[in-house]
Amino acid sequence: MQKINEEILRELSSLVQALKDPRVKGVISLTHVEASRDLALARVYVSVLGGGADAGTVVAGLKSAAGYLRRELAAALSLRRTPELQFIADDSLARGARIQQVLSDLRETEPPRRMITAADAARWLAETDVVFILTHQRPDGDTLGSAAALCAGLRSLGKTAYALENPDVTTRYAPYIADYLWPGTPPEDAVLVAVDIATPALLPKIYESLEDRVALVIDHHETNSGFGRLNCVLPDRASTGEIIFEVLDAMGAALTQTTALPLYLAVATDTGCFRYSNTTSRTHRVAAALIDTGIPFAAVNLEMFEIKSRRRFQTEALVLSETEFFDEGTVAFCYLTQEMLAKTQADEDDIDNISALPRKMEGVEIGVTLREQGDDLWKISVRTSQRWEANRICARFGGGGHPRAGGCHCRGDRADIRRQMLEAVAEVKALHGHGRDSDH
Ligand SMILES: [Mn+2]
Repeated sequence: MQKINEEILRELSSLVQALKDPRVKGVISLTHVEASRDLALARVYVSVLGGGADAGTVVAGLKSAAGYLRRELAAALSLRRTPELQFIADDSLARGARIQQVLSDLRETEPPRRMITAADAARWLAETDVVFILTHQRPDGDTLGSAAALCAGLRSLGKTAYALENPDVTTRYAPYIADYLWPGTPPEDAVLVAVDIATPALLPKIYESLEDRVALVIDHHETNSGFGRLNCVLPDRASTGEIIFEVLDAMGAALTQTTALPLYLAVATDTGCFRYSNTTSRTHRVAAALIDTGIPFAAVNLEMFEIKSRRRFQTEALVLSETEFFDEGTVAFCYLTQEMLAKTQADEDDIDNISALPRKMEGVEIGVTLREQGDDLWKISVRTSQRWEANRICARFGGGGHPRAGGCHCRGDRADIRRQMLEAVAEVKALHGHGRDSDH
């Protein structure tokens, strides 16, 4: 409930600041929100700032805007229900000194969030001596390679740098990050940097409470929520590794095999070995610089893109046996069920990137992989050709991602999820096609 109250408070505060009503404008501060458990009603406590305005007038002004505020709130927050708003003058804050205290508390608890460039990030990191790095849940080559390279680069500049241990690291990636891991929670005063993490929801569960402490976000996801105090989010970069390369370069860190190898891992894995359409000439220039250090890039590619475990092949065989095709074979649904995984004993590493499977089949423009996670929860991955936007499909279920690759979670039984996804795909196909040829 506290989280919901805080969200409502944050959203309402900015909405109220934008109200044109002279009774309200610039003279109030919302101090706290108490929503009822069923979300039928939310009490919003209002403090009147300065000497001029009287509390009754302010509350009357807010009351007249309540309908509008509630509608805006409904649009901004995805609550199961948007409460009626009741505004109450907060008398406890009448004394000026107390108000000053609250204002300074507000400043402390909600520092401004800013978007910055790679050069800014480099300057900021240059001023910072101790850095702890966060990677995302179910970490991939980009988040781990970026963390390892940033650690290595910062250490080469005489700084203290660690990557916080991520419980989901698989054996395939473990060697790349092994030298940089910090076990357990970071020190109280540690400065936290998140790499390749699009939203705080993707932080490993054990680090959930660190969300508000993230000082710098470095990421390339278009959907990044900007949850850091500083946010270096560059969606035109194919991988976060590309941004780390720029940041370290701007800091004057020497490019050695120690930084180049994890960066190559990041850059190669996020582009499917330079085959996905996110790959740019800059990606190739970065890769060229990395290769020039003499790293064994062919071995990385062999290990990441060619060699698959037998359990992987057995799982693919089961998935393919139940694959469904729709719309003249342009849409494919693959199911990865708990039963299949129990049968093949495949672990996360074995099924890494299995959501790429449906799009590998000729004619498939929208490939949907529905993975059963237990308790009727399904993780859906969508991959699309140039004509369709995967993140648009996933956004219907509260998910996101990139135009070519998106994801979301859904709850229901298999038949239910199948129907919902088919509807979403059909709607997006009807409304948002780009009419370009498939990039197959
Ligand atoms: Mn990435």
